[in-house]
Amino acid sequence: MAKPGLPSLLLYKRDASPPSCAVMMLGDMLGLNFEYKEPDLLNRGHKSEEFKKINPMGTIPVLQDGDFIVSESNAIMKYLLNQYGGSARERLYPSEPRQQAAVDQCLFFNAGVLFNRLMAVTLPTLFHGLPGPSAQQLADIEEAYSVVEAYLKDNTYIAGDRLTIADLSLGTTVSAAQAILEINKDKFPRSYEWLTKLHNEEVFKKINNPGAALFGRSMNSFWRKNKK
Ligand SMILES: N[C@@H](CCC(=O)N[C@@H](CS)C(=O)NCC(=O)O)C(=O)O
Repeated sequence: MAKPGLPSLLLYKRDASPPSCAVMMLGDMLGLNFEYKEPDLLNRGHKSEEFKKINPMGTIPVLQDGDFIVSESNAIMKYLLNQYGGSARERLYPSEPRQQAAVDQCLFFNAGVLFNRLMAVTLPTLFHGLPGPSAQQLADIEEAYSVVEAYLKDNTYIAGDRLTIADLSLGTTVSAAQAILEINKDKFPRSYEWLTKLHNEEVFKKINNPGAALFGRSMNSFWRKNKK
């Protein structure tokens, strides 16, 4: 439920986009009012001159708060917490240096490694006729899953004993990646348990799970088409 009195923020997003889902979930948890715009990714709307004035990288999500614009989901989430997080900020992005470093480690790992391995399959599927993931792409994703498993060694959530924005960031990517490579329960039991737990959180049920399902349907439909 959006809280009255909070500003209306404009979010460029798509429901099937994991980083968009991470930002939308945080917005929901903070009770923020988002207005949405949905660039037409399949028709390269995010690469238009107009959109690149908003985000030179031509990616979503992008947040506009009045005359302030910020892209990169992790930067957007930190901005929202700093600006509007109130008492939830400390819970979702702790200030204690080691706890915060553990969260940041996950955010950077997702932005720099795991999400890119998902995109290495997604973009060629959508735009270059890839008929399915290659053995190397699957091996790369599995290797990234082994890092997630290691992060969960001493924790029930990805960066500690409670849910933080690291779970929103990595959880949305790992959820979507299930359409490409399901987590092997025997090989990565902690990751399997973590993902199951996240999928049962109300905010994941509302935003992430339908988004990840949409991503999976879209990928499978492209693979079928690309095989012909
Ligand atoms: N690291 C960025 C990734 C953003 C990103 O690549 N988003 C995808 C959609 S899920 C996109 O816009 N891709 C378009 C493209 O790269 O052409 C973030 O976390 O916001």
